[in-house]
Formats: sequence, structure tokens, C-alpha cells
Amino acid sequence: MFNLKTLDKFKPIDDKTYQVIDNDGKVIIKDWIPDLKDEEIVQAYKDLLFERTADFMAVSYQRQGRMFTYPPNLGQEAIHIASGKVIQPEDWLVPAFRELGAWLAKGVSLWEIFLYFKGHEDGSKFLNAKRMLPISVPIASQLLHAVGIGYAMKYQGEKAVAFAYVGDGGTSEGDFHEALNFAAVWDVPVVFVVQNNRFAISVPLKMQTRSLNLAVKGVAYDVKSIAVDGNDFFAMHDVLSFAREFVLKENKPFLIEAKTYRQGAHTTSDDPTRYRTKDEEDEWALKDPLKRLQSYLISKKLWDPSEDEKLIAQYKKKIDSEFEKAEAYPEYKLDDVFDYMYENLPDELKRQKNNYQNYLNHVGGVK
Ligand SMILES: Cc1ncc(C[n+]2csc(CCOP(=O)(O)OP(=O)(O)O)c2C)c(N)n1
Ligand SMILES: [Mg+2]
Repeated sequence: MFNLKTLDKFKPIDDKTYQVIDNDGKVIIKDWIPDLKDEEIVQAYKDLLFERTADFMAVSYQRQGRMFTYPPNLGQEAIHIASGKVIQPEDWLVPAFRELGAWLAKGVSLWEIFLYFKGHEDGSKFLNAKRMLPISVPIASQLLHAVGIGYAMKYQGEKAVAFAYVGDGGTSEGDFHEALNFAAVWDVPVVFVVQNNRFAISVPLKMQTRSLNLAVKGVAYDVKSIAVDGNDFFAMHDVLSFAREFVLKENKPFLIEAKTYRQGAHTTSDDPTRYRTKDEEDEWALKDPLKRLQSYLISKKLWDPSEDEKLIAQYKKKIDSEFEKAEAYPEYKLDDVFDYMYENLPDELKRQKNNYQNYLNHVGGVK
């Protein structure tokens, strides 16, 4: 069981990383037992497979010209599924833009995500997800919102936690440092999850920072911090659960550096072959989170891999119907783009609106 003593053994300043299973799904910690029931672990595997399938499908819809852009989650799913298991209904989820499985666990519908990436703002409404902010593309800005939410919960005497996500590149933003500083100074209940996927678009980690690792950045602000193997579902689940309890008990923030790798492109507009090697990709493919969890389940006789294909076929049908729902959603009205800023639209905006309306009339778009 992960406790304060374990935390003490993985000091960021010693550059240690908490890991439970190896690349073959074998438990490497003596006497470790999961704090989840067998059926919960099997369900986590299914959720991971669902996220991966939805992610592949999303890329394919974009390639068919049916969606504008999409940031793939491939390789980072263990972080998301473990988060989904730990985050409670009373907790807040403050997303960046690459945590699909965690959003779904919070109650977001897949069709809303597709709608969002089709460029429709109603996709941000998250009708069935309570206590979740919209996707945040301005890097790291969401962390300050998370600290504000955490402070408000503390002020109101709520016993809940805000989980906030950011990437490795985000840790170079001023907002990251301001958020950590305020969270520490005000003793705010926030768990910061840094998804270190080793790239900020084409910028590799070694060009991003001279810090020993990213967890050590939390130490500078007196935020309890730890680096975790982000491709290891059990390691992530142990630490996220511990972090939630710690934050509630101590009323202090916590930072997790989840070490992972973006196996796909940054977004569908990116070509990673221009800035990284096949050798590196092959090396990380061996650490794939889905394969590792699957190997663990097979070794415990909890999973028959021939089930995968059937499940994927079933998932694809469901995902297609979610996408069709997004496609059937009414288009936004042109007025909505212009109407809410000024009482009387300035001439320049009137001109733009007019031009765009003429364009739409010409191409046969929305009237
Ligand atoms: C404030 C800000 N600056 C620049 C960008 C353009 N941008 C979009 S994603 C990205 C890289 C983010 O890298 P990281 O934080 O590691 O997250 P990842 O994409 O790897 O998940 C950048 C620079 C932005 N969206 N917001
Ligand atoms: Mg990154």
C-alpha cells in the first residue's frame, strides 16, 4: 500500500520514479497487492481499450475531413483511466486537452467531444459532467483556475479536491509557477497532474528545461511531489489515490509528474517523423500502457486477449453512433459569432459578417 513512507522513498531530488509493473506486466514491488478488485482492474482495461479505440476513430474522422483537428491520446491512457477511477463526483476536473479517458469517466459524452473538435462551442457544455471545466487550449492557464476552485472549496468548507492537468511544456509557463506558489501558500486542495509526454509539439524535454525532472519543480514551492511511471496503470492509481487522501487530510496541494510518451502526433496537423526517431518510438512502444495492463491480466488469468477484437467491434459501433450524433447537431448561427460583444455592431464587424454571409450563401453553408 502506498503511504507516506513510500512517498519518502521517491524524492524528486533523487530523481526516482514510482513503478509497480514492468514492461511485461510483472509486479516489481515485493508484497505489493492492488487496492482494486479483480473486476475493477478488468473494467479499467476495458476503459483503456475504449479510450484507445475512440482516439483512433477520432483521428480517422479528422482524416475523412469530418472534424477540424484532434490531439491524440495514444500512449497516455493509463494516466486518464487511473484518474477516472480516483476522481469522485464531488471533485473538480480541470482539463488541459489530452485526457480523454478521464473526461469520459467524469460523465462527458463522446459526441460532445466530437462536437467540440468539429469547432462547435456547445461541445463544451458537458451536460452530464458535474464539476468539470471546459477544455483549455491556452497552455497552463487552467492551473490558476484550479487553484481558485480549490480555494473556494476550502473557503466553503467542502471536502473535495480539484484535479488539474498540464503537459511538460506547460511547466515552463508562468501560470504553472504562479499556480503552484499560490496553492502552497494558501494550502489549497489541488492535485496537479503533469503529463510529461516528453514533447511540447516538436520541442523535446531536454530543450524545455534544465530541471532534473518536473516533479522537482513542485519541491521548490513546498508542494509534495513525486514522479510516477505514467504508463503503469497501477502506479498511477496508487499515487492518485494517495494524493487525494493526502490533500483532503493535510489540506495541502500535491504534484504528480506522470512520465509517459505521446505515441501519436501532437495533433492531426503535426508530423512527428520530422523531429523524432523511429528507434525512440520503438523503445516507448515496449512500455505501452495497454499492453502492460493486458500482460498483467493474462498472467493472473483474468483476461483472454481474443476478447479484444469483439470488444473493439462493439466499441466502434457505439463510437460511430456518437459521431453521427455530433454530425446531426444543428450548426451554429452566424449571428452567434457576432452578437454578444457589442450592443451596436461596429462597421468593420458588420462588413466581416456581411462578407462571411455572402461566402456561406455562395458555398451553400448555414443561412
Ligand atoms: C499560451 C499558449 N502558448 C502556445 C500555445 C500553442 N501550443 C499548443 S499545444 C503546445 C505545446 C504543449 O505542450 P505540453 O504542455 O507538453 O502538452 P502536450 O501537447 O504535449 O500534451 C503549444 C506550445 C498555446 N496553445 N497556448
Ligand atoms: Mg508534452
